[in-house]
Amino acid sequence: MRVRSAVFHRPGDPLSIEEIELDPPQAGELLVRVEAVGLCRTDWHVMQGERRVAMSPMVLGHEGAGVVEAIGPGVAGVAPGDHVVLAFIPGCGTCRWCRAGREHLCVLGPRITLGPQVDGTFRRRDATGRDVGAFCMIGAFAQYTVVHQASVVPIDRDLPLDLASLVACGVPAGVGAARHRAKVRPGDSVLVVGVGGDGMNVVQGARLAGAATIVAADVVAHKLDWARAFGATHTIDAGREDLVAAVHALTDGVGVDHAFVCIDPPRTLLPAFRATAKAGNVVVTALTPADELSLPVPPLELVTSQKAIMGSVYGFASPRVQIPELVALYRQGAIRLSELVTRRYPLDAINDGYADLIAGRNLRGVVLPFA
Ligand code: CXF
Ligand code: ZN
Repeated sequence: MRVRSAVFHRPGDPLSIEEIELDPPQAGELLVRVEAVGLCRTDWHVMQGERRVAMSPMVLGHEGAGVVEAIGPGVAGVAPGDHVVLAFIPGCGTCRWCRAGREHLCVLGPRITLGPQVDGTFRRRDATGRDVGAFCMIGAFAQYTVVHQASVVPIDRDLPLDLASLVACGVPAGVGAARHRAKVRPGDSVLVVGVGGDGMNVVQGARLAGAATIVAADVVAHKLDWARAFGATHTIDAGREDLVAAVHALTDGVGVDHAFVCIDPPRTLLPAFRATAKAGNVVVTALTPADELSLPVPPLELVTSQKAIMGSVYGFASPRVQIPELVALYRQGAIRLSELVTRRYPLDAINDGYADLIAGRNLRGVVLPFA
């Protein structure tokens, strides 16, 4: 079938809206009608050439939710009509990580930037017959996608799919970083540097975990207002104030128990590290260009302060476990989803959506491919 898709060709170019030929689902695969897909900064990094992918053209988009239209042979546990969230790291189910319930570490993870499907072949072609890749084995910036069953997580049918798309990436990444990576405990103090799609969800994850002090730092003033609505107890305008001094002033000179680096680690890691209490955690969720080889960490301070610096992807928990849990938490009123969506766009306006993200106008833009 011919499918309207937003295609990446070369770094620096906007996404190109094209009709792409999509083959039917093969063994273990499903055809999904994409109802909503979030505009995450990771796709922007790819568009800028900061996060390299192995081929082009490639359909980007990895924060998607939709409805199963058809299934290929050998698909179990999901049927046409089911609502699904697309997981940007597939869970093969058989590697040592998946067997331990740690699907965010699945052996297939390093393959998500390559382009082909899980089985190594392609389902998409352009008008000249060239293979077209799918970012994260998902390629959700399109009206339809064909994905492996390892990439889908079924959810309840009554959750609006624009909200469901958010639990595909930003919400688990942020909420999980607080709950599962740093293991924030009741009464703890937390600093979040960069309160965008990930950081705002760290704020609500920290609140959910019972943190007493949640300090949000950003250079965009209205994001600090949004952060207060999501549970921040204090805010720092990082463009005007000295982050380290401001955090020490709020914590009796001690620093926070957990700092989260959710934007530009080469620039923000050192102040976040210094704003962290002795023996505290510094969690990095933001991506850095692959050719960047170092972070500014003073080795002597690292040892003597006995702090831990750790990376976190997908909230350091299996999407298969976390996504249904987050849907349940939303239903209980324990986390916010609709307030994360700033604007909605038709597929044709996807580049406007990215312009809004980069200009700081959006917390999350969501593309509705059938709008
Ligand atoms: C990213 C996380 C790190 C690997 C590539 C995909 N995910 C989402 O934004
Ligand atoms: Zn993402």
